[in-house]
Amino acid sequence: MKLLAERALLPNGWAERVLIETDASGCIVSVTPQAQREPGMESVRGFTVPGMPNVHSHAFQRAMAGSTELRLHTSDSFWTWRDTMYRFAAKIDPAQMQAIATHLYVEMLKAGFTSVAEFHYLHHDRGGKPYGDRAEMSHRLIASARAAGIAITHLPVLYAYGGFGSQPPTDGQRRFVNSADNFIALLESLDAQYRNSPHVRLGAAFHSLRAVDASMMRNVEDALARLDPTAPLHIHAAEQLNEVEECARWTGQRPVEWLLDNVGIDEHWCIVHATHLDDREVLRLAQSGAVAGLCPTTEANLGDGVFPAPAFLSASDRFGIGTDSHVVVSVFEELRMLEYGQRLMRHERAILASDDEPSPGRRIHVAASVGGARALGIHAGRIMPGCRADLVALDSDHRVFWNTELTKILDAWIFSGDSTCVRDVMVGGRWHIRDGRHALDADIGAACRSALTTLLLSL
Ligand code: NGQ
Ligand code: ZN
Repeated sequence: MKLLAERALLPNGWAERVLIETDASGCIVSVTPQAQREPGMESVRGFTVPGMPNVHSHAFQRAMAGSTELRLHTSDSFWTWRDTMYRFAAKIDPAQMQAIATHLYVEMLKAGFTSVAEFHYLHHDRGGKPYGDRAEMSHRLIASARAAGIAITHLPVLYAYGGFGSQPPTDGQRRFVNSADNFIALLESLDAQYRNSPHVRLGAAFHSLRAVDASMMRNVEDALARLDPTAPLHIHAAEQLNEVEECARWTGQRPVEWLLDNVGIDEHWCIVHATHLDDREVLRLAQSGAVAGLCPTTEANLGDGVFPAPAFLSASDRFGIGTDSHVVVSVFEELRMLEYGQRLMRHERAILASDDEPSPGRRIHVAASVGGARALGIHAGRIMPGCRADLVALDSDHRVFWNTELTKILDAWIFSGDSTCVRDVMVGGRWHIRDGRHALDADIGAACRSALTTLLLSL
């Protein structure tokens, strides 16, 4: 296919009349700025930017977004939210999971996300027993991504303990729990089934240092490397101060420090949140090659804290953004929150810009697309040969872009735009959003709505 983009953001900057050629698999094979229009080329209006990978999703939590904000305790916190989330998670069945995830993944596409890392731990049935097919819930999530058209990096999560010190799981955690052996069997069956599926990638995750131990981590890493030595590995770490303190009590080290010393954290890893880091951890994490998986709106919503982005970014560009609990599903809101968190703390502006890149919006959009693709283990995130044609066309007729210079387009979207700025979205050479609409719009609302109605009762 031959696309002729009016304007496109290439690795070395904005270019006009960009011919983007893709092959049958949806991969970009050539990119030519200043091309002449020829018959057979499809015009792409507006500002074309790389599609954004979403590095962290718990799809089912979308269904409780907005319903967990009431004050119910003398001190509401991440941990009281988690109790509510467990009660909610206890009720979801596979059909409801699929209805919620399909709707969510369409919303992600509309927001400008073209791929998603689904951090999936709701493995078992409502009684805590494995489904007849242990991968039942995984199949539902992958089917949802396929129906929506978003690329997925599926990350089954090993969750073995209820808390630090190999505590037994609580009732609320029973659906999540696997032994390392059963978990490895799950990975093997998913690998066999999806190995050759386009736009489906398999990796693995450890829920957190609260939920696994070092020997399990090694066994799973070895098993995954046997299936695919390039597969991504993710883990939640250092999101809450309480977790940092507990980790220090049990191991004598802070979570990220422990990971750096005891696990071979390298470029295959994505450390999700990494909110609470001391100066040495910031530097060591940046040097490890791992991606920091930042989820700024969820981190704000749950009262986690603020990631030390300036220090990290001065040593590494490797971060991605995720919508995590999906309190909002938006590329621009994650990036805006990332910059605003710093402004509010430091009383300065344009903090995440750099000496080479004076636009904070462009700097963090570019870094998050490239870093996100790395975290998902996919070739994407840039408009260049070898990358998948995951593209987002912003609406140049939108009010925020009127008279805006090209160098400021991403700032205009991120700091002043809204969800209607995204007009067309392509994954792997296929358009899934056209003029802000998806082919399934009329079909997916009812199932998701009825799932929500049931699930939110007595939350
Ligand atoms: C999760 N969410 O797994 O959904 C977690 C909460 C936990 C975030 N950390 C559960 N944002 O960390 O134990
Ligand atoms: Zn999470």
